[in-house]
Amino acid sequence: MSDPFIPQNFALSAPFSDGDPSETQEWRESLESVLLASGPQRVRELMDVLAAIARAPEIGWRPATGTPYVNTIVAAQQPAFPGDLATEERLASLMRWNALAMVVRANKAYGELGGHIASYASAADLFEVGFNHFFRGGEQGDLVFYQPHSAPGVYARAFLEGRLSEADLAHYRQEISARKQGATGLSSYPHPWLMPDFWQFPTGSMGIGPISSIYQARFMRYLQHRGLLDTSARRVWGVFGDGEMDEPESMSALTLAAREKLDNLTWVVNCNLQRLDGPVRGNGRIIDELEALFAGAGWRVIKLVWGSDWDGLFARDTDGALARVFSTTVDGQFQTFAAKDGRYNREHFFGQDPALAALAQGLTDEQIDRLKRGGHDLVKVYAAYHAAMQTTGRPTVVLAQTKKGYGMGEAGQGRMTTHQQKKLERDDLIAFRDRFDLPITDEQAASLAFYRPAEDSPEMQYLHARRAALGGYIPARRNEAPPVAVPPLARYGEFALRAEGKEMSTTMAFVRMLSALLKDAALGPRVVPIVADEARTFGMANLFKQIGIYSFNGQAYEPEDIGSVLSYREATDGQILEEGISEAGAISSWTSAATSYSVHGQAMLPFYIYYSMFGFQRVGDLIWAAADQRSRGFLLGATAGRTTLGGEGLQHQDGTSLIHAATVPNCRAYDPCFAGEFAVILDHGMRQMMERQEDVFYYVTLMNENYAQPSLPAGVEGDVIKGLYRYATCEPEKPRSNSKAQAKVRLLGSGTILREVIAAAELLAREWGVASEVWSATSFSELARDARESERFNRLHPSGEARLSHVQRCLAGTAPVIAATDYVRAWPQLIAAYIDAPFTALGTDGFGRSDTRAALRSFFEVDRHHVVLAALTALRAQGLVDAALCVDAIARYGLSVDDSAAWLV
Ligand SMILES: Cc1ncc(C[n+]2csc(CCOP(=O)(O)OP(=O)(O)O)c2C)c(N)n1
Repeated sequence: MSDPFIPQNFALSAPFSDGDPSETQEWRESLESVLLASGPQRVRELMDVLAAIARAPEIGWRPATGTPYVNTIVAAQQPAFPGDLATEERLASLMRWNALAMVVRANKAYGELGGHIASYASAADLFEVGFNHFFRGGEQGDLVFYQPHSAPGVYARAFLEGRLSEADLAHYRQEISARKQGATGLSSYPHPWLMPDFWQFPTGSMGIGPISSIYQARFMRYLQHRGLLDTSARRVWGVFGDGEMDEPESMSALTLAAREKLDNLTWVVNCNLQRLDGPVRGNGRIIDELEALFAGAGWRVIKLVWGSDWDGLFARDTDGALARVFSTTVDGQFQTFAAKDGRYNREHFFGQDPALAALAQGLTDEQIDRLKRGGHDLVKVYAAYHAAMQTTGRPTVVLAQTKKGYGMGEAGQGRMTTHQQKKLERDDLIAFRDRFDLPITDEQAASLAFYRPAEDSPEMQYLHARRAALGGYIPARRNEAPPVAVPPLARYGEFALRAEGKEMSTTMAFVRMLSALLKDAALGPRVVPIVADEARTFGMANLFKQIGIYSFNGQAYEPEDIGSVLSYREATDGQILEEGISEAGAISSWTSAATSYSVHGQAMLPFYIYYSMFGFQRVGDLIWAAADQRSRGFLLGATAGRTTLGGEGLQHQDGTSLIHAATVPNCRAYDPCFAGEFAVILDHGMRQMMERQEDVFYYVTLMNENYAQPSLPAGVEGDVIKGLYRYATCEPEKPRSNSKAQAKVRLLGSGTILREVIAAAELLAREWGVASEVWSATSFSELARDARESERFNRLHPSGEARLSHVQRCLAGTAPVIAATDYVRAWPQLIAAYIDAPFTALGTDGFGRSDTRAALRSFFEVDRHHVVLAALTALRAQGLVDAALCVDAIARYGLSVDDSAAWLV
């Protein structure tokens, strides 16, 4: 193959079996002659025909999933680099320096602060090409998901851009002390909660950035197709590590991105071949593995493996020696080559093959040392991104090979330990200065002085001009969108407020309210109902036809149930996001909608309804990220409660989600029993988020148990929101002889267990002569939040009038308090410390199991009989009833006194 038109990839790099080499040679020559005579398109056509024949089951041929270890965009196809290369290289060097100086400085001052140098060092060029040529700014600019531990580089750029000051940089990872100095503390990773004007997307927990970016790109299409917002010019970029691709979340939505043809999405995977502990695939090649994965999922894969200085080597490599050696070199070895100098590489890389050694003959050791991998070559990076931008009909991934700790020399490049390197000695700093030709003195280097060129320098002018051309500086986050009016509660919730004993479950009540809200002219279009293949479970099938299921390409089939009023209807402008069995996907969609006010300046109101067990427990970290991102919307934990779900058993019955929810600072969690309570919570939440634009979100449990719904007592709305209101009082006709007249308890219940509590109050009055108050505890976590705040205020204001929390006001006095819920005891115990009276919590600790609701409630000791016994026991401790009453109650209700350890689980 001597003709230069034959691509170097043509060399056979893998050892193929060959039963008849001379016949093979004839075929090869035929193909080469077609290529020379008619060009690549004709070769592709012929190959398609041959492949179709060879794939017949009788032959069983399968194409290899990989391509040779070379760049996808060959030199001849590269576009001209449109920038000023020398200036961009100088700027990249400055970013590298300031990022490094920031991390090393912080750790010199306080060794515990941590931070990373090596990741950004390897990713700097990938970022810089994006910032100088592709990442568009402005209100409808691109959405960039930044690799979290490359944040120092993003700060370094904002410093040069004049958006962060030297004092800010000096407070990297010191948000608290920065405030006292009037500086902006720079958060460790992208955290919108901590830097609300800067970061848009939290990516600090590996895997969350990748999946979120896919659903964000998809949500932009949803907004577009529903005619709500023109997002066609926006792109989503994600810059991630090759190690991060190991996370299940990173991989789980690849096929969705391809299926929905998300050509508004580009990922750049920085393949520095290392993760934290060592090589990502020491004995294999991560680029090959990812190529097969992404291509198999339907993405366009652009491999960016080698820099421009390899082009000449490839051109001279007429017998494919490079491809041959690459095909047998594993990543662990490539890492060693990265860590070693030019001489070592001459001997051990080029020395593997006489043809390769000959190739390297014209190069000095220094030149071999500086041979760039693709991700460090601005021209090649530009070519890859440019090709990604041209791609239509599918998402693109750029697999960019780099060196971890690039330029850190002996101190870090390619070292096993480089990920956590955060201290550098004087000599290393000066060597880094020399390596990148930085205009600073030895002393400035040693003292880690930040460097910003003069505003009128060519570099700074170039930097600003590039951003101006691209629409402004990024990252930048906005905090507000025009408010959306919420209809009056009576319009959609009257049936629940005045239920007058009608039977329904709170899930049914929710669906009815949702249906009505969807019809509201202002709010309706902003509602985003989300399900993960459970709409029928929650009685939402009627919405399929009413508002349609979003499908980017409509409905290409006649649904089986076409004649039915509940027919399954997919439509391009469908409103429901039906995410299939992917809670991670559904919550990512929810977050996209819940942050639309900020990301798109268009507030949306997502309602994601799911089996409550598969929320916080299953995708809690994604919810934590949504909280960081200041999401606004409703999460509805349906089929909630460990005993309410009856037959579903251990993995379905949720007794803990409210505890998880209580730990999320901006989550407002409620466990209402009655539809009227739910209506009030819904109304309050919508106003808080859509009208007042507060950065909170709601988690509300919904039950599938049908029961008579009372009308909401007048005037309790405020207390429903605070978490506790008095539902009823229950007086005995006459006290029993062995209970004192003043025997009185306060009974608290939440969710469906409130109904057991109400029944217990009646039993106490009728059968035991005990008076009670029944309180509906809609939220123990809201009560605790308020009580904590009062407690703190009183501690810090010892001389003023003490503040009373809502729970203290409601439950003053010494009458025992019994709280029973369908959740673990820790849920009601959130308020225990704030109550002076004796407090007993009944709950469903342990594993769930299958049985009837009644059997389960008895087993977990949260039914009416156990509430009665708990009340009598508390009164006995106060000397207000005799012990004999408790003995009687156990006998009368047939309560099990089995105290074996097995009971606990
Ligand atoms: C869920 C999660 N697990 C672990 C970590 C800790 N962690 C941070 S960076 C990192 C290695 C990342 O390697 P890679 O993605 O290859 O990026 P590189 O730094 O090599 O560019 C790990 C394990 C994390 N941030 N999130």
